[in-house]
Amino acid sequence: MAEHDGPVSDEPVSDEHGPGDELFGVGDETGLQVHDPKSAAAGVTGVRVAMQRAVGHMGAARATTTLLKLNQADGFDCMSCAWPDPDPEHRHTAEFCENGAKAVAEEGTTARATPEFFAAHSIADLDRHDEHWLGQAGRITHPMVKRPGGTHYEPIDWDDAFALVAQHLNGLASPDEATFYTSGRASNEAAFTYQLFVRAFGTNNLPDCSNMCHESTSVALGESIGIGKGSVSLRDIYDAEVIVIAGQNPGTNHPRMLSALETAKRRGAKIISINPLREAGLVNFRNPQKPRGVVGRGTDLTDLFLPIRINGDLALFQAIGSLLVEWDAIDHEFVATHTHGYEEWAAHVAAIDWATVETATGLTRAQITEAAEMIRGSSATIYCWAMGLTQHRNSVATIKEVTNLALVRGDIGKRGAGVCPVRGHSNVQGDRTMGIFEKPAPELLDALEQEFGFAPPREHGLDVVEAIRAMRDGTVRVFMGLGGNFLHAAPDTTVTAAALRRTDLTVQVSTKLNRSHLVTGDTALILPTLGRTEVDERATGEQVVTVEDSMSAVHASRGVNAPASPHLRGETAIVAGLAAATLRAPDGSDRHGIAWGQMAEDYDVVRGHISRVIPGCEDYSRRAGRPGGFVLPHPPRDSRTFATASGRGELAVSPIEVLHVPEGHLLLQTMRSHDQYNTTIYGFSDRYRGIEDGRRVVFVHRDDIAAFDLQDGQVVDLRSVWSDGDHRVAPAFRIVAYDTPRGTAAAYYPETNPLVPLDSTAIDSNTPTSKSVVVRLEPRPA
Ligand SMILES: Nc1nc2c(c(=O)[nH]1)N[C@H]1C(S)=C(S)[C@@H](COP(=O)(O)OP(=O)(O)OC[C@H]3O[C@@H](n4cnc5c(=O)[nH]c(N)nc54)[C@H](O)[C@@H]3O)O[C@H]1N2
Ligand SMILES: Nc1nc2c(c(=O)[nH]1)N[C@H]1C(S)=C(S)[C@@H](COP(=O)(O)OP(=O)(O)OC[C@H]3O[C@@H](n4cnc5c(=O)[nH]c(N)nc54)[C@H](O)[C@@H]3O)O[C@H]1N2
Ligand SMILES: [Mo]
Repeated sequence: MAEHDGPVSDEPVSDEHGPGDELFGVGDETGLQVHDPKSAAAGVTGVRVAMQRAVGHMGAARATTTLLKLNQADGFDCMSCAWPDPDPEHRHTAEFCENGAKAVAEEGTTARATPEFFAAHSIADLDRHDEHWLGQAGRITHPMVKRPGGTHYEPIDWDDAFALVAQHLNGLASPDEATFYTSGRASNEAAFTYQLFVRAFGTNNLPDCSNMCHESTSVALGESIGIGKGSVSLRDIYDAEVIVIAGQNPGTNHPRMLSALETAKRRGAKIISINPLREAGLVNFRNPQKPRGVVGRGTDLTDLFLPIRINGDLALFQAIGSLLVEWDAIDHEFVATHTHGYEEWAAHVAAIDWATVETATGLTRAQITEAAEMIRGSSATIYCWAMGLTQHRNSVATIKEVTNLALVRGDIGKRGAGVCPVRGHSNVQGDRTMGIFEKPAPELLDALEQEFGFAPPREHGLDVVEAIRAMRDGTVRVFMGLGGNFLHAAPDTTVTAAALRRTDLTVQVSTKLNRSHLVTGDTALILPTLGRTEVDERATGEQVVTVEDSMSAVHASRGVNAPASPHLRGETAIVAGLAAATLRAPDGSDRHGIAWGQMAEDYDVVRGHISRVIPGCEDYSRRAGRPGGFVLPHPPRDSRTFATASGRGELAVSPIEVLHVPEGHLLLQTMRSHDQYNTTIYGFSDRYRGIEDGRRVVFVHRDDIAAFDLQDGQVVDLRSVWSDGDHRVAPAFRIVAYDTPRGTAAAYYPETNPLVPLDSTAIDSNTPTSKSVVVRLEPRPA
């Protein structure tokens, strides 16, 4: 891949179109409206939209009973984001946000995609519709199969479906010819059972959504502080003096974080927001739970806004470090006792070139100095970040630089301070804790061997990008997805589609229809699952599952609604069923003597295994089951101990390389609207950014529009350029003049995923660079 790894070149490239000008459900957007962006988030509009969506999908009675159990100690965990819940005694009666309510409505909908629906719509017909339409078809009610050469999905029963998967898997030349993806909604019980199945089958091919999400965080924190997780609790947020929020849009993606920020502000905290866009949720929050949020003017959140150029964060954090060194605003005692590499780091940042910093960040030295002064004046700083930092070529270095600041200020393992990566999917962190990882630690494999008596494979498996390459190249023949929408979440949509189509079998465990059911292997299965809102009844009674939030707190989740269809099964039971069918020896016993049947009927059996295999999970059932659950150990947070090479916090030295964007091009970030959950499109209202009734928009600075001789409102194609050419196109985006730094642009994911080159990934984490895509805007014939 070496020839594809370089930056883009200035050389003219052919204007040949690439393989397949497929559209992947490009809808017809005639009604698009553009308004001025908002400068405050939530308020009563948020409540109104939440209730309208919930009632619209579920009806008034079901909407009310369901929402009142959301995030309650005796209810279910919100499947929207991974932001933690307050202590049980501090929760509101309605402990949820607008987008949480939309997520619940989407799952709790009364619409159904039945066998009759699939009989009426061929796969080709379904593929003509966009993701929103597919989602509105409702919950999938039966296991469905597409046979080789088939044009439609048809029903299949569970045992036949399991047998079909088993037959394919056992027919492979090697277990490494199959790959097993996980999205981040699976419960800890499902995730543990899944990784056990995959390793008992014989491979570590366990790519997951983290590979495209916070992998850069996990790698950077793992190397810097010895654990790939954040070091703060909700309590710390309330106690912080300064909170830095970089590359995150909490008003849309973690709305309950705004309540925590409001509390922090009212206790005197200052907030620094670092974002190319002035996101409404970072400016002002109208808390619908408080009178001042409903009738007052809300709470101003951001004290200092740094409108950074895309991908300028490494330079910014290094420049702040340079000033702290210059001012000797360093916690020398912490540095001496708990860190390694200070002299090298201090010498490196002291020599920083301010002209380079200003080019990379688009900020002035005065703006950066103001931020550094706020950090110098704070004895407890928290650094929060999300996809704006993780999805770039230099993301791992950037996150290490953030961590450097926390280390030299002694802000790790201190009340009100720490590093706070804000995770995406509600249980993505738990899935990793349970062993969903293509590069498992040897200790995990040893523990599995000890508990189950088989020898797990030791070679590392494939991550998302490697799995796509392997399917493309024909070396992986079976794809399975435990949730998610691999086709539309992954980069380079055309390449990923061809890769999936080359396989013999694709298996999707899903709640609702999405593009990944339409771009398949020769044989395709949809295994419909219960969602988190639903009661999961097994032979031993109603089952409970457990999840872990972004701050390492583990707790139980109990479904409350009747299943969307009597044919659905919980994910743990589905995985255990697949495992039993696949690993059955000729005499009917399990190949390794694992009691899959017991695990499927009683999730407590799974929790028993978890307590013996996963560190920190001793006595798991009891501790996770009590109200509020328990918090997993985190050595830097708990005792300032660091499981790194040196046994101390590592200060990393990273050179700054300014991303080169050729003349006439822009650096595009691909992001979420306020009305979607990743590839699930709830609706077409990106209210805070002023976009209604459409999604095919590209936000560009007014002066860049003029410089390119284009017009606000004009429709253009987006063409990305990479060292292998400029054949990647996403057609028909309307230009919207917007306050984003010169030279940058923004548009929504997943419509823009065809533009992200498969080989353009972050150094060390291999995460697709979804936030730095070099594009040009090409006028279309009117
Ligand atoms: N309602 C809802 N909630 C969600 C999701 C959803 O789709 N909908 N998705 C979930 C998931 S899986 C995740 S990972 C999270 C995602 O949560 P976010 O990371 O907030 O999601 P994005 O929309 O990708 O937003 C990235 C933010 O980073 C900014 N940004 C882009 N490039 C840069 C940069 O170079 N530097 C800086 N400093 N900022 C930059 C963008 O302007 C934007 O504000 O949300 C989770 N929660
Ligand atoms: N260009 C670009 N690409 C990106 C990103 C970006 O910012 N820009 N973000 C990346 C990130 S951060 C992430 S996390 C990935 C997301 O990637 P994924 O996690 O693969 O995608 P989702 O859209 O969250 O998956 C939605 C599907 O999950 C299924 N589902 C919903 N609930 C359940 C459930 O309870 N159980 C099961 N089994 N299935 C369920 C439904 O069928 C639904 O259609 O996308 C990545 N891709
Ligand atoms: Mo994510």
